[in-house]
Parts: sequence; C-alpha cells; structure tokens
Amino acid sequence: MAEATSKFTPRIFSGIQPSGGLTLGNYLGALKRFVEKQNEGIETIYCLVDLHAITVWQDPEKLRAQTREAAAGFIAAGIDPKRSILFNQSQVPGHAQLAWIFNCVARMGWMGRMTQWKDKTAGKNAEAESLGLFAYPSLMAADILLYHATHVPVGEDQKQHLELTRDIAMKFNHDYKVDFFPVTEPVIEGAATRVMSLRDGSKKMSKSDPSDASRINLTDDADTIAQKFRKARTDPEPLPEALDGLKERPEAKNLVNIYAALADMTAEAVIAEFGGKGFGTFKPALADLAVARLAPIAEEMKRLMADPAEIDRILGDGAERADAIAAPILQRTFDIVGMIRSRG
Ligand code: AQP
Repeated sequence: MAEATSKFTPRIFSGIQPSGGLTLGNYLGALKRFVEKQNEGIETIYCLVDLHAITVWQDPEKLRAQTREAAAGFIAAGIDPKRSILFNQSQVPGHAQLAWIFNCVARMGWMGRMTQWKDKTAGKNAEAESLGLFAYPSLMAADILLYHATHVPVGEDQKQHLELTRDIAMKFNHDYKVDFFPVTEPVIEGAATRVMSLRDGSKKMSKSDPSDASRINLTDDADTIAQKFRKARTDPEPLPEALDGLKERPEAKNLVNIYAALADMTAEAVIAEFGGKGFGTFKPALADLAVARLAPIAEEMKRLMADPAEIDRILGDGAERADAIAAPILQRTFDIVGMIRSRG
C-alpha cells in the first residue's frame, strides 16, 4: 500500500488555469497562499496550466496573452521566480505523458462523479464536451505527482480533485506493487477558501463567468473595484452581531469572508468590528481595503506585462528547473510500468 507523505521531502505544487484574467477568488483561495508557502521556505512549484485551459475552447492569441498576464499576476502578488519554480505546463512534456499513464489507471466512473465535470456540463450536451474536459482530473493528478508533491494549496472547489489524485496514487502503487507516488495532502486554509460571485451568493466567483460584475479581476482599477462592491448583491439587513447570524445570508457572508481574508483577520473579528452596521458603511470599507491590497498588484502587473520577452524567459527558466525534477520521476514511472527507454 501507499506510504504516507512522510517519506517524501515536503514539496508544494499548485496551478491556475490561464483561461481568463485572475480573479479575487484565485487570489484569496490560491495565489495569496502560494506566496505564504513560498515565504515559509518550503520548496514551491507553481504552474500556469495551459493544457488544462484548452479543455474548453481558447482563442490561441488570447491564451498566450492570458498566460503571460497570469505569470505577471503571480510575480506581482509576491512569487519570486528565483525562490519558487514558475512555468507554464505545456513546456514540460512530462505532464501530458504521465497523464496518459494515469488515464489508464483511473476509471471512467471516477471522472463521471466529479462535481466540476457535472457543473461544467450542467444543462449542456455532455457528449459534445471535449474528452480532455472529462479527463481533466487525471491531468491534474499528473501535474502534482510528476513532482512527488506532498502538499497542494487549493481553494475548496478543488478538494474532490485532490481526493481523486490520492486515489490515483494509491491505485498505481497498489497495481504495480510499489510505494512510488505520495498520497498528497490538500491544503485548504484561510478565511476565503470559496469566494462567491458578487451577483449570486450560491455560485463561486469564476474567471469564465459571463458577467464581469460577478468578479473582481486582479487588473481592475480602483473605481471599478469600488463600483463592483457597491453593486454587489446583498440583503437589506445590517451585519449581524455574531457570526452565526450569517448562516442564511450567503452574500453577506461572502463579503465578510473577503474582508477577513484581505485584512488577514478572522470573520469573527470582522463581525466584532462591523456587527450592527449596514452595507452603506461596510461596502465602502471593503472597497477601500480591496483597493489598498490589489492596486499595487495591478500596477506591478502592468509594469511586468510591458516586457513579454522577460516573462517568457522566466517561464522558460522555470520549465527547465521543473523538468529537471520531473524527468527522473517520469523515467522511473516508465520503468515501473514496463516500458523500454533505450534512447541515448
Ligand atoms: N471562487 C474561488 N474561491 C476560492 N478559490 C478559488 N479558486 C478558483 N476560484 C476560486 C482556486 O484558484 C485555483 C485555480 O483555479 P483554476 O483556475 O485552475 O480553476 P477553477 O477553480 O475552475 O477557477 P475558475 O476561476 O472558476 O476558472 P474557470 O472559470 O476557467 O473554470 C484553484 O486552487 C481554485 O481552487
């Protein structure tokens, strides 16, 4: 059976799809935490998962631009490409190669049960979706296990995919009678592990939501951020005096959690400060805080994006370093599976 992650050197891997501009949800649920992990001194590998992005149609020019923009977002938010490895997935061929092996380990039924697959095909003809979208979690497992990553910081929505990654590692280890792949731990922490849409408290904030008003983009300027929070859907009640009072109020709860995550405080502390106050007071305070935190990131992104060649150089350098870690793990995987590797 698989061993716990303890025999493996602690290593963080995570990724974000360059399927649109980065949102406040990506920032609070993932990117801000990626920076914290890097600053804790753990080995960190971060990937712009462009192979995942094309599981739904992407205009090639936009995909290239979004990948560079996301890289700029990572660096502007505090990822240091010297301390962390930062690259785009398609530059390291091992992701797709290991994903194929995992496609032969994972079962169709496992994929069909994924809520993200169900959500993304809801109300549509699933038969017309790409095979890649169905197999998405298998590629995600490959992303993580290609580096023997032990911990993966993600938002709440990715929890089920992480469980599937663990299942794939365990089944591979079991089928081939090895203790080769770690059983990776998800790291889902912080006050905003699931940031909701500003227009609908039952839907997560998403970069591919057709409504731009539903999300804060990392590139939004101060006026746009203030306006989006002002127009965010809420109920007419003031904020409650205790956290319990947010239970049936998803939109209010979302804004409190966003405030807490941006201010690095607990939701309880936010309620202690704003309980009894109306949204007329709370929304402008939230907008000011968001602008204070996000405007420097947007400014730095703009500066970085003015030099796309430098971004490409950083991604290329990261890909080389990622490949150096991945290559022996992939080689060993091929050996375990019984494939001849005799090229010089
Ligand atoms: N709303 C969110 N709240 C908290 N965390 C979130 N994440 C995404 N949305 C939220 C986290 O961001 C990381 C990268 O996600 P992704 O880009 O790989 O895919 P996603 O989860 O499908 O994100 P989007 O924005 O909804 O993308 P699209 O619209 O293209 O599908 C993950 O760690 C995720 O948990």
